[in-house]
Amino acid sequence: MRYIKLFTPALLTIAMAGFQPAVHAAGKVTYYCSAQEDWCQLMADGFEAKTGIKVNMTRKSSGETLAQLKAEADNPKGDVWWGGTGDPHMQAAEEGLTVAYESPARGELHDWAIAQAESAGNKTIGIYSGALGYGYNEEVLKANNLPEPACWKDLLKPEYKGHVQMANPNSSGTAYTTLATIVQLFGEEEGFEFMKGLHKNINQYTKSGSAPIKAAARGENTIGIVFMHDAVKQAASGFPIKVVAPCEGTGYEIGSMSLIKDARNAENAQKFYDWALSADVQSRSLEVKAFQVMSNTAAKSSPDAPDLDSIKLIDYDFAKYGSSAERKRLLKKWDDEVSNLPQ
Ligand code: S7P
Repeated sequence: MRYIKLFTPALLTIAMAGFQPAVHAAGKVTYYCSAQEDWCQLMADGFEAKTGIKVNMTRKSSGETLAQLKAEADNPKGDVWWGGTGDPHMQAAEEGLTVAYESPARGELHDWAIAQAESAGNKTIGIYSGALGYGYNEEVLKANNLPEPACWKDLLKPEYKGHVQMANPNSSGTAYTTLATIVQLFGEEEGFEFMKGLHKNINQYTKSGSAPIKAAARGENTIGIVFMHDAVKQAASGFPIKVVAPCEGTGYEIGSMSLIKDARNAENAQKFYDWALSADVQSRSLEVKAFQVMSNTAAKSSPDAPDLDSIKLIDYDFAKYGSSAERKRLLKKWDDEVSNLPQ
């Protein structure tokens, strides 16, 4: 009796504290993810299982995450931002929203991943790369008696009216890469004429970059302008999607990762960062059919992945198109001159 009496609720709480699971002892990390939801979740679960550190994950498109970082700048809630196109990570670096860090895993990475870091004062780093293009649903195309497109300029043909979908470049890194690619490929004047012509054929500007090809896979859209690996993912999942590397050449992304300034869990964020650069972790991308080229030279790749060496790639100027002024200027011009035009 005497023993039982001694264990008042307060004492019981103190006694129980010693038996908390490791996850509490290891703390937590708040992780913003801009890749595909299934890959984001795999990373969250994998890190939590490996370290016992509790992961709070939020998935948002690249442009949306940048907007969130800006909105939270005076009171940051996130610790690490993983995935999404490199341009908004570069802009975050320039605007002082992220901090410099050199991981011990840096020596295991491809040169392009390190070059991305160097051009941002080490405030970001490349985690994967992939080429832009488009995909179409072969069955929907046939059912509508449409020819097979092969080039960017094919997408301007009047017969594709209402059959093309892309994301809004303000929210989506994929769509901003599209805008910047077209401007670099055709020059600014002709590039904007292209975007205006394309606008006539667009059935919807989605928030997320990969949504247009997911809609095509479901038969709810015909052609989706996306990263080629996102189209391959749908084809590899059994949908009738054909993947196109546009004949004129195309741009590409260096998907990136950054540590958020004044993070509440900075030490755990660094642990996540180092872990995410390892070959084993990057090889797990194949489990969710993420077919980008990984930045760790020893990471596994799939034979299904687009072969970047056989695609005509432009010399994408990441420093220029990831700069705050240029990104804001192009997005404003697209808002003013393209998105408001009648269709
Ligand atoms: O993980 C696939 C992928 O296409 O998603 C990222 C993309 O930026 C996220 O979507 P948003 O276009 O909506 O921002 C790419 O980095 C990545 O390759």
